[in-house]
Amino acid sequence: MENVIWFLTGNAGKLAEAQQHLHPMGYEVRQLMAEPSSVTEPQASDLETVARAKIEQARSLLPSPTAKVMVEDAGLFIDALNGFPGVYSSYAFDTIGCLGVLRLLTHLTSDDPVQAKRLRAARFQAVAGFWDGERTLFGTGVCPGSISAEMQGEAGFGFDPVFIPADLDGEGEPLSPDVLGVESTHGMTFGAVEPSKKQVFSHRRKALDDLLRQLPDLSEKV
Ligand code: ITT
Repeated sequence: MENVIWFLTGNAGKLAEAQQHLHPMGYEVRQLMAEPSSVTEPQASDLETVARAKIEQARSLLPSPTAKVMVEDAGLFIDALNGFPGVYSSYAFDTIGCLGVLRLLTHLTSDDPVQAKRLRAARFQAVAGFWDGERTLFGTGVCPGSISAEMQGEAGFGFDPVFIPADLDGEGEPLSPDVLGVESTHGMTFGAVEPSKKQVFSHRRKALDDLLRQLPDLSEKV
């Protein structure tokens, strides 16, 4: 396969999702591994700055000068916590984890499920960066939703067991919590649905599609 993309990531879940989405479009996504000590993530206030820094590091690790490389930076932004953990999601996951996030929100409950979703509103955001040999392109994706009351499911990775995506309409646009969408996990978290179902809502899938739309030879495939 000639369309090989090297993906600099140490996260097996992110790699698997990128492979699942891009393989049917004719791309082979290979993991580009680096010594953990050689990859540094700047403590920046936005995901694109982190993705840009990762791309610069990835370019220095490429197996050939013409190889194509991709990076991706994502985070969970919780409204009631003013966007925390956001760009610090990796650190938050390694330290307090899903249970810690649930504990931070224990005071935000309601017997009304719609109100509970409003109180516990959150979103995943992703920025994918791609070096095509000449320039760096960025794609972005957002997945709004809410934090569940308890951990649910063992699929996926990271904060998937506590994140319920918002329903989508027929155009794939997110809906408010009081409306049942054409696409819905019916209150289940990403951790409790099939990987193919997560892709329908996923911030990562959206960021990759946004990226692909900017590559002329692939735009008709998105
Ligand atoms: P890299 O090597 O690619 O940087 P990472 O695990 O450090 O992998 P990020 O900094 O992009 O990844 O992500 C920050 C954290 O956000 C990550 O550790 C996960 O816990 C969480 N996260 C990101 N995307 C997620 C998703 O789709 N589902 C659940 N959690 C996710």
